Amino acid sequence: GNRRLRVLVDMDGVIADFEGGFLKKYKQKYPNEPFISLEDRRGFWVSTQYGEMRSDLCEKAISIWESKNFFMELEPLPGGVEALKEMANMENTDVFICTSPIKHYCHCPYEKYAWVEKHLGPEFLEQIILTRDKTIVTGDILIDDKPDILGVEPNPSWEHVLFTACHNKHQELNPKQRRLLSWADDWRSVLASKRT
Ligand code: UMP
Repeated sequence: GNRRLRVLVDMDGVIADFEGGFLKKYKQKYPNEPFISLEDRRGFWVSTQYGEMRSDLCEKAISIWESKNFFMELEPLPGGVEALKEMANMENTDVFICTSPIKHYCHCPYEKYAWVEKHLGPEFLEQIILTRDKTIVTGDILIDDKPDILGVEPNPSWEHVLFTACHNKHQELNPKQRRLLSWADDWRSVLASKRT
């Protein structure tokens, strides 16, 4: 049988700092508009929370990640690049980056590939899965900061391990759901637990 462990790792909010990059560029573009500090972020959708603050701020928020160089210029989150490289070098382990591009497709897919090449190296370009539906991708673990990962497959093969982010840290989990608090947390044990 296939004894290899397949790990799926999300990009935005897990290895790339989407929230930090968004807030920095939003403040630069709209210095006179209100903003939501990372401490006050609630809910996965940035655009929803900005729209609740004032309806026109929804589209102003969206304009930030639809801009050229937004995804390219995201900073790596602490320890993420190192963790992925270490994982990829573990025996019997396959690592894939599983990320959903935005539907405004002129910059985002290209820039996600460029980001991976820059920070993880050209060999990691083989490991990218761009999909708007992660439930149809098979794997043992999906490390992702989005609390609800839904799609056409009602019973995905992976266990979703919730990666803690500013928007989900107050959220209550299902009793059986696990978290990774950061890349300083014990991700090696999470992987080991799926090998037995
Ligand atoms: N995204 C939005 N709206 C938001 C927040 C994020 O469209 O309010 C985008 C950014 C990412 C995608 O491209 O959604 C989330 O992808 P995953 O992290 O689920 O892969």
